[in-house]
Amino acid sequence: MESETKILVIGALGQVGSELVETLREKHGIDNVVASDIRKPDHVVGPFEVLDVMDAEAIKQIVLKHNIKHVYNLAALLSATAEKNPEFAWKLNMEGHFNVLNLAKEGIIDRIFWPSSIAVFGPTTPLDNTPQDCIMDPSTVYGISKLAGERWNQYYFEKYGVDVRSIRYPGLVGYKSLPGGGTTDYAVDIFHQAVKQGRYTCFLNSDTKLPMIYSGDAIRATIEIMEAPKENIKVRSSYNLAGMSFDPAELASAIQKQMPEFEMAYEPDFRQGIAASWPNCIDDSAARNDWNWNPAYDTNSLVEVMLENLRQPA
Ligand code: AKB
Repeated sequence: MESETKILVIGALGQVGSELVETLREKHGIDNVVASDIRKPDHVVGPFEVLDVMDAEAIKQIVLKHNIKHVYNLAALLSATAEKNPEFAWKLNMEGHFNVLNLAKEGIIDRIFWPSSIAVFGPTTPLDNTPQDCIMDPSTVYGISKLAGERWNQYYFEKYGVDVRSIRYPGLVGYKSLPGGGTTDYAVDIFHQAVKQGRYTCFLNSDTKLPMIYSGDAIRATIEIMEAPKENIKVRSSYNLAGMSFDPAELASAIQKQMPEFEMAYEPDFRQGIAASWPNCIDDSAARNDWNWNPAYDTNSLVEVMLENLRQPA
């Protein structure tokens, strides 16, 4: 019988990582998915390694120890946090990426997932129905690191045949984990505050429309692109991915349909400038055509699943 491919998730305690590890383990078995992060969780379930993604030798040792073949490298500083520490953000986001790409170049691992983001776009990008290929002039250190990473993906694929696969994540909204320092975080915080206090003060303007996705859809996309036949992956930099698009006022009124007493106020901060440079909505037809991407959640079903789960925690 063929043995299961061993998987390593780097950055396993973050917003995407925690849900991804859970889903991969349901699919492939606990022992086939090694979780790793820079810190140890209070409660460890399944194989776990403390790992600094900037330590190339440590990654290699863990990969060899567990006979890992697929790596999901999610360790990064997100847009808002990265602006507070640009040099460190650049170092972490780029060095970590190279360390994993080089393991594939050496033939030690054979597939990589690396997340890019809508942050690769910028003020002169067409902001409506943003095409897969268009002007990209990111204005944040996070966006610059993601765009550079995308070019390295293409380079490593063309020069060394590295099988790296990537998605440009929109803002992720889910109830299973908390966001970690992004510009789209308001779309998660709003639900926690709605349930706790019945009101929320948003750090973006009411009409700042951004592409968003339900976290369950994002995790499914991540696993689907990794499991697609190699020849279907025609974009090696990173794929546009869409779920839904809304602005804070639209999200507030979708919440008010279920919680009429919910109140929203606006106090925009530095994150407004970042959000204003990002697309309103994204054209993800390449992902739909190449590996059959299809989101399941829209704004109304997102609001339903978020309120249902946050009102009655498991
Ligand atoms: C952020 O807001 O920085 C992230 C992203 C869109 O990549 N959620």
